Amino acid sequence: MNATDTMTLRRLLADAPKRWGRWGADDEIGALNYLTAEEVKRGLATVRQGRTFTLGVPIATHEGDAVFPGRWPARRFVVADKAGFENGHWHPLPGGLEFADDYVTGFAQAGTHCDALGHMWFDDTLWNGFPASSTNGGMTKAGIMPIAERGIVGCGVLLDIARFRGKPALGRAETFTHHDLMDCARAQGVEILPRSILLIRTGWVGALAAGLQTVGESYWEPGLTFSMDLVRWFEAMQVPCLVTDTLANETTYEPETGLMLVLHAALMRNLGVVFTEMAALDALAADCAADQRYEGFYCASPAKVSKGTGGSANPVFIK
Ligand code: UVW
Repeated sequence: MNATDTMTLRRLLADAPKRWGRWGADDEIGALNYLTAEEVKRGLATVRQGRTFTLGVPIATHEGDAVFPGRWPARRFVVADKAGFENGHWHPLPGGLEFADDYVTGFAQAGTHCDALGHMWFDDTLWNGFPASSTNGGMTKAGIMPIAERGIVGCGVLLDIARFRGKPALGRAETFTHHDLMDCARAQGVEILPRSILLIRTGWVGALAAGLQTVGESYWEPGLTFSMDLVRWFEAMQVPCLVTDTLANETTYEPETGLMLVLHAALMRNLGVVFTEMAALDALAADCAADQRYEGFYCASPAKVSKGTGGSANPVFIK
């Protein structure tokens, strides 16, 4: 292959759909516009027993959290604790109240988090046509704040691809498509309706936590893989938000071209689909398998990080 044959996102996605301008030139929440009051009520109507599941993974763990290569785990530093009062570093407040304080630091894209729509781009252009220069010194366009202000609330559908394939977790670089999602839904007896928030379980986050998989040099996680058909399906289904239990919501490299994180470009940048990554879905999946109900009320919001590229979240799913 010579230089002129080199595949790029520009070439691969030349004919791919875009929603830029659909909700106005200033829009920064993209497909979350599909989560209307009707969708919130549709989500609420799925609630039967009131069982709740929190989908955030622990952060700042002693072992060190799994993070995408190039990032490092969140850290928690103890600022004040009882020992500090005992050794005289801290003094009780007037009245006698003492306290414990932490300082927590980490990547916006570590732990369970939502990505800002402008978090990744190519051709110097972000979601909705905003210039890439708007990321300089902090995101002034398509940052996480508008998503955090809106919230992500609607009807969630869990698609347990790992269980569907009869394994505890998908393997390294194992892929699946929208056809697999539809087959999985059929096997689960649930319908994927337009505007549903898709929660896709691969078992990967659980495998990382158990030490069965590791993040290293040649990291390649399982996940959805690009095709133009898949992109058009996401467009037609008006998927507002994609939630998975992997670090980046898609297989790391598109197997045919070797391009990296193609769905970040095709779904997030072009269609405005909000990505929520590293969700803990194992407990929810076990419950869904037990009662054969895979729908519920999904409610999440990232932290309101000023000009942030993303924000950590602890989504709640109610059945
Ligand atoms: C990766 O970790 C690459 O995904 P994101 O930056 O979208 O969180």
